[in-house]
Amino acid sequence: MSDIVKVSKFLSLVLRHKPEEIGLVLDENGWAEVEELIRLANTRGHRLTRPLLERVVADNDKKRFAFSEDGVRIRANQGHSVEVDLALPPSEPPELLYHGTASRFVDSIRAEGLHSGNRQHVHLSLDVTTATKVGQRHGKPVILVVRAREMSTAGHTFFLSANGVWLTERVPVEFITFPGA
Ligand code: HQG
Repeated sequence: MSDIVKVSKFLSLVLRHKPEEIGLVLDENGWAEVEELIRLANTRGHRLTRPLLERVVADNDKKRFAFSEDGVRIRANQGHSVEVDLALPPSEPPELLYHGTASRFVDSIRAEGLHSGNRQHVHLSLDVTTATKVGQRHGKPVILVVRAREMSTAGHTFFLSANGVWLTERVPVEFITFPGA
């Protein structure tokens, strides 16, 4: 595994899920102090430097992380299970968005709609290719079509993360088109 991928996985852990693992404290908007992150990571055997962080923020395939404008803080753009307020403005979604899942989840989704599970939001993709990759992480991919504009008109709020992932709290089943439907 490359250094970049290792650091990216480590950042996903501490900036999205378990900051306490290294004694890090995120502020209410999910930001960590870069200096503190580097210091805490290094005391626990994770080699981390400012240049390495800069490479990960710039190169990461999905732009998972961002620096604050002044470069003093860093956070994950989406994907959190810890409770943070990304303070994203609500955005009007396109007509359709896509959710990639695994075939074994489909019966349950038909019964309950999409819920956010451990994360703070349901994640929706702008295109089928991205949704397919997301679904493949869990098993045999199945693409669900979400009638996002209709949902928004019905009062559901959508947010667009800094790296282009659409987020919403839940998707009731009446807004989902299942394959073969
Ligand atoms: C499923 C990655 C049963 C849901 C991706 C998904 C994404 C249900 C799984 C981001 C269900 C949760 C998030 C229900 C939802 N019954 N299963 N009612 N409702 N599910 O990993 O969307 O690479 O928490 O379909 O690119 O797969 O980490 O969510 O299969 O943006 O940056 O429960 O993670 O980003 O799985 O992925 P996850 P996800 P990163």
